[in-house]
Amino acid sequence: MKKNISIIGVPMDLGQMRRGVDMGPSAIRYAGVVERLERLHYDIDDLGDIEITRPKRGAIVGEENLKNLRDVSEASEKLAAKVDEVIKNGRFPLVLGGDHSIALGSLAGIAKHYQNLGVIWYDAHGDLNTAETSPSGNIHGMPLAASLGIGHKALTHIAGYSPKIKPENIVIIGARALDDGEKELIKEIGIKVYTMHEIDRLGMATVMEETIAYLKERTDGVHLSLDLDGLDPHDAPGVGTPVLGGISYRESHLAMEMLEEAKIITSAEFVEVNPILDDKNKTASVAVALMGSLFGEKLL
Ligand code: 6HN
Ligand code: MN
Ligand code: MN
Ligand code: MN
Repeated sequence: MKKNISIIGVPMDLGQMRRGVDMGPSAIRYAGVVERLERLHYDIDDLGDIEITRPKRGAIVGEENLKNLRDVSEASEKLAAKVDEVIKNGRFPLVLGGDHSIALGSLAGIAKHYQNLGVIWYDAHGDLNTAETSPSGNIHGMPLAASLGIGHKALTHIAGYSPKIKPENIVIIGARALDDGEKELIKEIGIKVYTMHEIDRLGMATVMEETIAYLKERTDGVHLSLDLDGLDPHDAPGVGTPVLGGISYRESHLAMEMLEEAKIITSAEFVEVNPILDDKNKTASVAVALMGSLFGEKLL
């Protein structure tokens, strides 16, 4: 029996400064996520969207270099509670963003159910900043650090505990825009990273074989956090922080297909889809197509 999936939308755009990513969940639904997964014989329960408290125009309530801290933190608490409930009900949480700050809530709700949660961070960025290292003050550049227990307490202690994950249980795939502080942190605490350099040299098949073997050996569940900007902007133009030279559409399908074959993924989120910046909902459609492969769609 296939596992049932609960979809949670998170219309969050406060983790960065470009409006529109709050419409990501709608765009992904419009691109047919429910129908696509139902065709694969899952029982799909779309739980709708988490309510995001939107500050009054101009009223940014943050702290030094932590924009919208209070609102991001509150939304994360709500998401964590919802994800926790989905897992308690024995269902697979599929979270639709929203900017990448939502990973704070996803991981807070998921990690308490595992001794050694693994994380695949599929992204052009490391999202390993803190207020001290961030060039922007945007919290969507910080969720991986915060989930490791590094950063402001309002981000590290979502759901009342910290850390959520261990550095040796993380694999970053697709990195090509790491800030200096992030590079230092990666070396200091030892996170496994496949930058575009390794993807070019080894090929995606080897990268995924190694990733799967590495995580299988040490984790009891794996969360896939897929930032659409991990893909090349030609394939996924509707993102707020595009970086040239990314992972191709086909390589991404291969990655999802290999994860499906390995049966290691226990929760997933697809983030940073911004329909305002998109080309006729292409990026949301790419997200849905990748979910198809992740959940077992076959070409033949
Ligand atoms: N994302 N490293 C940059 C920053 O502002 O911290 C970009 C972060 C992008 C975050 O794409 O999820
Ligand atoms: Mn908005
Ligand atoms: Mn990201
Ligand atoms: Mn990114």
